[in-house]
Amino acid sequence: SGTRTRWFDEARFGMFIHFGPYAVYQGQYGTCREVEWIKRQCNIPWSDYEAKAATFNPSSFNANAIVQMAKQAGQKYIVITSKHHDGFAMWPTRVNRWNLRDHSGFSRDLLRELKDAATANGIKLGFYYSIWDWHDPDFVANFPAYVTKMKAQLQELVTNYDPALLWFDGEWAETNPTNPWSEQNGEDLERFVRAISPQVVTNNRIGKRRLVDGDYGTPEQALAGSPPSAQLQETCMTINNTWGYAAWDTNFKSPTQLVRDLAHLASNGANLLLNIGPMPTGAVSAGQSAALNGVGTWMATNGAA
Ligand code: JFZ
Repeated sequence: SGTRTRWFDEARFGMFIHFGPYAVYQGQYGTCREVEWIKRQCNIPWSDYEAKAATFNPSSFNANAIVQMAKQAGQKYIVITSKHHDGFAMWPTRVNRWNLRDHSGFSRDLLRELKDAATANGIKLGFYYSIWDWHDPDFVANFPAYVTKMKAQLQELVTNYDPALLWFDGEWAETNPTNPWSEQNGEDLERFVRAISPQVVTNNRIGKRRLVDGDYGTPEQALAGSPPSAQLQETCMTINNTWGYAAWDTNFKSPTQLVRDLAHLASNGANLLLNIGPMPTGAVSAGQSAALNGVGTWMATNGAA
């Protein structure tokens, strides 16, 4: 691995943040329980989802508190959802109005705030970006037109926020008639983002998860086995059972378990990207902050950070 990935290879531990308008449902629509997939899995009409998103008001989002929480736990980087499968942009994109500023009227730019707080604290910031997009009809009707808009959004993100990392997802999306994302799409997108920022690290879901796609592999919720892969690796994991916020999900892993997972991954040369899903207000739940706090306490006591 070259100089681009050096910080990533040394980081070992990062914070994933799943945050979007789905948080407003708090994991439930009628009797249907789902979280960041709630629109699709619970068959919510777009009219309902859009009306709910318009009420999204994360006024208690505190970038500095989140960065301190990460730092305290020993995390070296943060990856936040800039756009999940619902297509909702968490920054004021000029590409469409399906974004936090134009749709909900919340005037703060949370990605900017997080970038500034992270930079001030020596923490790297990356963005999750879903290739799959349920909201834009062109994803199914005119995929090349969709890709043009996706590139325009990524140009905004990379140019305006200078992320250290891009975490792609949804390259596996099923649509009509087949998954449209090809190896060529991935190679083209990788060239595109690297032309803007040669330093940006990307996961292999930018393409089709071949060894040549992006900078590192992403075995989800799994503990990387030994021997270590030929590729850099990062496993992402939830603290409880869900990525986005669900009021009913209180099945938190213990700090002991989390430290054990982190140590196991580190011993195989893999990173752990441990997720939090803030509440619709933007505040982090007591259960998740306690788990991170416990990890940090263990690190401080045992000198592993
Ligand atoms: C995706 C998303 O659908 C999910 O909502 C969450 O954001 C997660 C981090 O990523 O889900 C996946 C992606 C890849 C696999 C499984 C679920 N996988 O490779 O097995």
